[in-house]
Amino acid sequence: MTYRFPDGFTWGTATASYQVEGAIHEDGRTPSIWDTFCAEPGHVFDHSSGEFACDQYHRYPQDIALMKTLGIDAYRMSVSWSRIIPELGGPVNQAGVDHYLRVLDALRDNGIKPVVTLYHWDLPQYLQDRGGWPERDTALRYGEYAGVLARAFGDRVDTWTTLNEPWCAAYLGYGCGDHAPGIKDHAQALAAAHHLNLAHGLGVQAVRGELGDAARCSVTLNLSVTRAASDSPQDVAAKRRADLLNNEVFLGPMVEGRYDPELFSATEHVTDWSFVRDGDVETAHQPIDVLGVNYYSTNTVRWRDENSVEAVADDGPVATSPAGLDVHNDPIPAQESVETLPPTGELTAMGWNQDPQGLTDILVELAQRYPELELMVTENGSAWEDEVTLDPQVEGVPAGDDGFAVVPGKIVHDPQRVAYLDAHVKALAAAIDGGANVTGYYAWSLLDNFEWALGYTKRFGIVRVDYDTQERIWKDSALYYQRLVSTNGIPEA
Ligand code: GBH
Repeated sequence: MTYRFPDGFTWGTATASYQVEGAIHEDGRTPSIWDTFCAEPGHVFDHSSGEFACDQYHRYPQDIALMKTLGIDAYRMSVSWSRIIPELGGPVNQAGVDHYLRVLDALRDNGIKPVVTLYHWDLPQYLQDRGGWPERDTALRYGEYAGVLARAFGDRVDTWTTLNEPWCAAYLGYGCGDHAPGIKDHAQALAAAHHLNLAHGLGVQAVRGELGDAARCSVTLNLSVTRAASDSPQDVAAKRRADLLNNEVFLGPMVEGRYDPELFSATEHVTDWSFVRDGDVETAHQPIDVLGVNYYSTNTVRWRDENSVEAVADDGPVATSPAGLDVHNDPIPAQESVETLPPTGELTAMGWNQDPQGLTDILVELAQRYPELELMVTENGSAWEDEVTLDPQVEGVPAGDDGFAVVPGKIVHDPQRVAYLDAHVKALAAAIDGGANVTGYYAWSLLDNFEWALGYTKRFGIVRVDYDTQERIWKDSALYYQRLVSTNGIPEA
């Protein structure tokens, strides 16, 4: 017998503004930190940017036709802040608002629920020019922006998601500098994390202030699933430290209204937490209707061997690295003691491991910690080296006057992505059977898109994008997903 998901379970796909929209100069949009970061040499692997991306800014009608053919219930998308408020303290840009109103209306007309992320990493450059997320003012500006969107979009939005993965925004953006704005400073990274927590709370307050308590609010976290290399006290301590810095730093304020006191002593290098002001954690701690979890892979950690790192005793917990280890390139500010082991098994094109059990584990753990909290998997997926196969049998998806949403005659056979998807959907089912109240799942991603510092070299889509022609091409994983969605159950092999 095939597994059936609960009635009303929401199946969706996810994308983000900078990764799919393109049209970066249109309708009054001003640069975000990602435009700036991509323009500076050495940041993006293939020297690309989101300038054109998937051109979804213009092609959303076709992409929505494609979603309809897939049969999905919901589309998780994000809004470009600098399209909405192009200048510091400036007026709302109606042309930017109108674009999203058209998209939201088209989704509604096709029976697809919009799940809207207010911030998926594309901070207006004018705010970074004033310091960005390490500055408290950015959180206050975010609160104003959230109010603007709530007023403009109103009940067109099914679920409001304040932030996508503040972990990445803070640690990759300000800690290791792999992401925009490319700053390598653990103190700034922690301040950014705190101000993202604050922004989340201000965002929920602003949305509910405009739309009332019935507005469905959420946040999406990439909670790390970290395993200890052994049950030795040191390795268990390494896992604990990673959990504090990766997960508790966000879950604490947002879901529990506190910072775990252990956190303040877990950070190496950074001892000044004076950016945390009275009342901040209370502000961050707003009731949410659903918590979004993004899940890709797991990590195994151990306590770093003392011989490999020399602690400098003089002034505090500063450490030097042995040859070949760039301590400054570690995203989280506790890595001198916490060593991540190389991943094992068949790795995806990102070099990440595949560990579906980790998805079950994190969902069940959250359900045990927060029995009342509704959960959704807001991203899950994998990148592989795809190739296009010509096959005249493959049918396209007509999109009215706009030609084809998916071109006929071409397909990508992606057995590894199908296997990853299948294994993770089964892991999701196991979590639900294990008591987790998970109400939705969003495949990352609808389309191949701009994969941040890796540019267009990594493909996560269940539908392929030909970046020369902007054609959308079926992958087997999309056809698998279509069967999954139409039956609300796991397809037979
Ligand atoms: C998400 O982030 C983003 O929300 C999305 O925009 C992006 O395109 C997508 O994933 C794919 O990358 O280095 O082996 O320890 C992903 C967040 C955080 C997932 C770090 C992998 C570490 C893997 N990532 N994590 S490893």
